[in-house]
Amino acid sequence: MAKRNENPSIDPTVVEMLEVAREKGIETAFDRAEAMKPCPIGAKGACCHNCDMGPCRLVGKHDRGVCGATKETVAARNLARMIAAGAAAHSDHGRDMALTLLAAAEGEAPDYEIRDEAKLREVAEFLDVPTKGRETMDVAKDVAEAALAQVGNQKGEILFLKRAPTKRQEVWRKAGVAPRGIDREVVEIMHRTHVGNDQWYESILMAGLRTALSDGWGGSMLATDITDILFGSPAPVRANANMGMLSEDEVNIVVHGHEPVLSEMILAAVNDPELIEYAKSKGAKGINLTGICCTANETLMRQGVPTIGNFLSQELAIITGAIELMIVDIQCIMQALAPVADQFHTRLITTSPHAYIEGAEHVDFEESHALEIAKELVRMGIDNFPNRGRTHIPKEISHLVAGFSHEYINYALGGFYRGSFRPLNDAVIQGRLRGVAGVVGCNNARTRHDYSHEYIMRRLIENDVLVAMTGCGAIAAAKYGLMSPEAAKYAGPGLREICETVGIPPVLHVGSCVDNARILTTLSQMATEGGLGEDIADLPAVGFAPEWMSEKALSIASYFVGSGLYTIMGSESPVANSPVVNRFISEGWEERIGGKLEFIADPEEAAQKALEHIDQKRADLGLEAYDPTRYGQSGDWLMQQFIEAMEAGQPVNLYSAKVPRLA
Ligand code: BF8
Repeated sequence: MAKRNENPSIDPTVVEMLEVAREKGIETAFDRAEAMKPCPIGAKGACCHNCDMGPCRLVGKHDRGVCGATKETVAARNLARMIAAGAAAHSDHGRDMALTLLAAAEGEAPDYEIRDEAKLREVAEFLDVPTKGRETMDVAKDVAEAALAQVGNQKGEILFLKRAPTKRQEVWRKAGVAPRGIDREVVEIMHRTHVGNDQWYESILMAGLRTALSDGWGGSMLATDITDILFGSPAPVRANANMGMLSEDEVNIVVHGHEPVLSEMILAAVNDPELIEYAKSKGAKGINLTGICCTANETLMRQGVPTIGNFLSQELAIITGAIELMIVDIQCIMQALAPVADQFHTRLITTSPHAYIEGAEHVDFEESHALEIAKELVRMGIDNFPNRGRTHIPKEISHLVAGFSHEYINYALGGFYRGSFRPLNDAVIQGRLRGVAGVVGCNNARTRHDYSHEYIMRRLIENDVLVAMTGCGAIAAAKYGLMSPEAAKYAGPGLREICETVGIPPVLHVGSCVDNARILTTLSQMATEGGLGEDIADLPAVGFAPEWMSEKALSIASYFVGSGLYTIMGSESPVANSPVVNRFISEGWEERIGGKLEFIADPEEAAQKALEHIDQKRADLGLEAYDPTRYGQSGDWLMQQFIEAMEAGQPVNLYSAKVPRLA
């Protein structure tokens, strides 16, 4: 087995479980990443394998493929295809959610209901579905059909574009990147990048942006909206995170993947008194449901189901020996789970027709009798409990508050009576907040697990930047305590005051990866609220994907850019083989669309560039320069200094404490 990286993770449970894996001789993604370096040709976008005359390696003296394709064309094609794959994944998820809503509305999925009728009616308006005087299920049926029509729309523009600020819509139309339909854009990228087709890197990359926008303002936004309609729009909920949430004496069932359609039913099933009794009859104290990756985020932010980890924790969770059943649906499920599960009593169950794993058991999930299937799965887990051998469950647990939908942010800042983004905008205008950031994306076994996420989050909040997080980054924030209101103590003075006043953490959990659409909605509302320009591109805001690895993350980053954001991804550039393309996705995109994409592996450099960008946007808006000593005199700031000094064992003199502006 390969030498284990000495610094694989900042998560002590991951380090602990890697040690257990080493003792047991079990290989994990950490080992494979160590043993197999990434292909240096593919890593920088220098390999073209779009036809059988290749693969062509455009390195060294070879600056053209057999067909004559240049480094620029090859790098642009590769990037566009990755964006299209990511957009396809999110958008197929959105389509599935629409099909579930349709089945529920037509009475073919009786276990599902409409939990957020207000949201249904709001979404109906955006989709031009009449609501007045109509029955809920009639509206739901039309909304589902309108959503499906958006996925397959052929001409014109997708309807959700009108949720963006008017100025942004104009930018899109002028640049020719207003997406027509989601399937159409993805298919067109595959066509455009076929051998002998589009050969100009600029047009390929602009089409890539349009495809990404069809994800952000289309597929992902539909997925988020319909999930809220079916399962409720999130509102703050207390929850716990990390591997310590596995139970020593209960049946452990883990849901993993992305779609909440099955996991919501599993949640209902584990609370069934009959099944709880059944678990007890097998010697367990009860049933413990937890999650991994974005299925976890979905159930965490709505019902407070604990998350036991993010992408790189999935194999390690099984190695605890404590999991009776791991139920997976779609996306980000490692093939390595099957051979790892084989070495324990864990039953690995695939459930989606889109995602089978050789060596796993497959149970077809059918919405028509969803709860019945969910109960059957839970029973399988319970039946497996007596087969459990020795376990090794790490102790770490952290606490968080999740569930910050854009609707809730609106309410939290203004209240039901005057819910609005005005207080948030005012805080930015006054400089109490320096700016806002969306930090998203995966773990990557090529980098130290969670390190860049945590580093960038801390640098941002200590500089008074309010952070919204999704995906595996959000799970990282939860594990390191940055999503609890108590984390306000790590924030700069202005952000800290806001957190204390409103009772929110400085890092907000806004959901799963499709929920990055919530970040787009929030930024749109800030841009239209007034005082911060007229467009998302005017805002002192940045996007990050510090540890990205999936093609979905590239689609997200590109639609952030397409929406006007400076977005930084934490790796070497996948188009580095063409400095021209590398420059185009930064300067070229910025000139045409107002946002830019850069790849910066060093988190400190990334944080610095983000802060510089935020300050520049503040200056462009004519706002006062950010001054960290201006706020922070309210509340218990003085007492906090006192307590921190005491805790650090420093001599305490309350009267000589440095108090900005009071000193
Ligand atoms: O969709 S952050 S590793 S789990 S791709 Fe996957 Fe990346 Fe995690 Fe969620 Ni998003």
